[in-house]
Amino acid sequence: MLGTLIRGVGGMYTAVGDDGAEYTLRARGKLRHEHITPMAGDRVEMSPGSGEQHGWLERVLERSSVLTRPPVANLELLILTIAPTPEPDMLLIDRLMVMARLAGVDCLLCINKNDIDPSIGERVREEYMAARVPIETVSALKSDTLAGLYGAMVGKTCCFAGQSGVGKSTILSALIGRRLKIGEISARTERGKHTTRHSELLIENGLRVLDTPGFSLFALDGVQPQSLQEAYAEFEGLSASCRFQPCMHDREPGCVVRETMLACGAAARYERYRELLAETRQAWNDRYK
Ligand SMILES: Nc1nc2c(ncn2[C@@H]2O[C@H](COP(=O)(O)OP(=O)(O)O)[C@@H](O)[C@H]2O)c(=O)[nH]1
Ligand SMILES: [Mg+2]
Ligand SMILES: [Zn+2]
Repeated sequence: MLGTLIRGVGGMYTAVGDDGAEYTLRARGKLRHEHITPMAGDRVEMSPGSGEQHGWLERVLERSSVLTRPPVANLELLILTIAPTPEPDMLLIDRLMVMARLAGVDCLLCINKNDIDPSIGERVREEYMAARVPIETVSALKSDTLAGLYGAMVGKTCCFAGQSGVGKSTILSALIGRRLKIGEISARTERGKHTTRHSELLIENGLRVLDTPGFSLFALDGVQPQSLQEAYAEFEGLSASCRFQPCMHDREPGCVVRETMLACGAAARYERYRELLAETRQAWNDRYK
């Protein structure tokens, strides 16, 4: 039977079979020998156990995407969430966007707490206009504002990411019509601190959402400096016009990417690109140290 892994803790996996039932599984030894670690979100082939006995996870099917910290498979849409409070950390958002796009995962920018201050939406819209990222403005406390977001999530395996306190758990609870442990998660930072909590795939109310402890800040380790620009959709039509080829869009004279970004209200996003570029260069140079 085929199924989807919803969680794995201490070598025991839980899968929802394509028959809709939940199964407890152990991984066959050959997976370990092949260095395959099953992850939440994985599509798997399994042999259900009978009665109280656990079944076997036989095989992990090919993944459409993999993120490693924390490990999640087949994510299709990363919902980058910001709010008027806490003050948006847009470098974190861009970092997560780069991580997602280089892994082949689409992004959506979700601006929450619209009931408090609707003005941040405008600034963000201008900055991300050419970045080809859909933007949804919502208030987790007003369910009628969530229809657009819900529509964007249906049929895709999604995950919320962003600073602690922006309302990820509250939105998710509102969307799936079940109260999640709000607060339990918000006490934690998104900074990859040690945590015992595991990722889990929630399949509810027509949605598939990966609930994770938050993605690590070191997500850009191993990104080649030249590859960073591939995560910026707005550079695509412009790079070919830069004076230098290839151009890193850093400080090169005649850089059309820089000129355009500065001219179209995206200067801050461009400066954050340069910050991430410096960071990937540093990490790349240090990679064998
Ligand atoms: N005013 C307002 N408060 C919200 C909204 N969404 C979440 N909150 C509050 O923000 C705080 C943090 O929410 P939580 O879901 O735990 O954030 P998380 O850390 O991103 O999961 C809680 O006190 C929520 O009640 C919203 O749309 N409007
Ligand atoms: Mg939370
Ligand atoms: Zn350039």
